[in-house]
Amino acid sequence: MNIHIIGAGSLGLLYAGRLAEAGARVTLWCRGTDQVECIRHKGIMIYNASGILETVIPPEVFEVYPISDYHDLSGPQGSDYTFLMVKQGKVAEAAEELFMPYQGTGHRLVCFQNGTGHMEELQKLLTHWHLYAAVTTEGAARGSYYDVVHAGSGDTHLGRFSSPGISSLSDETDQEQSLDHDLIKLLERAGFRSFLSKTLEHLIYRKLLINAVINPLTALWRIRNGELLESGPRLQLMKQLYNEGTAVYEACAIPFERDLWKQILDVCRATSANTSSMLKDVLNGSATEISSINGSIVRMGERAGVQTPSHYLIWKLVEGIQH
Ligand code: KPL
Repeated sequence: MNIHIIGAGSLGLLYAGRLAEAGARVTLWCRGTDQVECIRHKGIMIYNASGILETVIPPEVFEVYPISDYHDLSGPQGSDYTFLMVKQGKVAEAAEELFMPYQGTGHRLVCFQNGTGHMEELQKLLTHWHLYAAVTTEGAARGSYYDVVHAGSGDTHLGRFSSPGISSLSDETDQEQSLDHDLIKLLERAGFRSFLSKTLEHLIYRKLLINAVINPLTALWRIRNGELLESGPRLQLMKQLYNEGTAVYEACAIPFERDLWKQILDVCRATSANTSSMLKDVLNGSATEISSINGSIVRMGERAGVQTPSHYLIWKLVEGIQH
């Protein structure tokens, strides 16, 4: 199976390395030529959570190019699936610059972003692409251009996106469905617990609230996920964000599991040594996803007439520290 991966951040490197190791034909597209040169020279190195080098994927077993050379996907090197592994804020740019010239051939794009709103935006731009949303809790942290720590194993759920609902596999042909099943088998062989899902809406909003409670607080206090559990005042603020979020979900008729609060604490425990993606962005001086996470909850609240003062404050506080 041919997999193209756009973005060589932590998840991009991890998936490229593991999928190439599992026998897929992987093409990795990186933003900078420096990174391309480094990866062509060194391959991809994957470390485990204890910092031990687990595997080196030699550069001979996959392709790597700068994104500026991105080309038509329909040749023999074409992709069965393209994984979009850039930040939410870069999704529209990627769609306009990379994918819009290749409308009409039924390419499959799997989008791994946090937050909400980007799938609808993509659907407007890429009218002839098959869009998939992916929700993953794999934990990864990039070291240099070519090494990545697989900090924690998670679950990856993916499914076809077709608004006004979120996903529906029912309108797919048998052939498409069987290709989707092959993708899941490939991901499993690569070591990622993966599922085809028809209830992605539920998973997207579950992840949204998990990220809205954990990410901004770790970014503001510059602490690891597990440290959130170490003090009463931290837990109190988390709970406040959680309560405002669930009030919005109730008002918008978004289903959520009644033990979601416990699940959030479990995520903090399971990823206790991890630096959240938002803290990483703040430390790297990159733009964060705060507007599409807490901002998204505020906007939903406004539409439903539910006040979300804590999410608003946190959103603006994070905006104030990002570059
Ligand atoms: O998804 C995450 C993120 O950092 O974006 C969590 C689940 C909080 C793990 O760090």
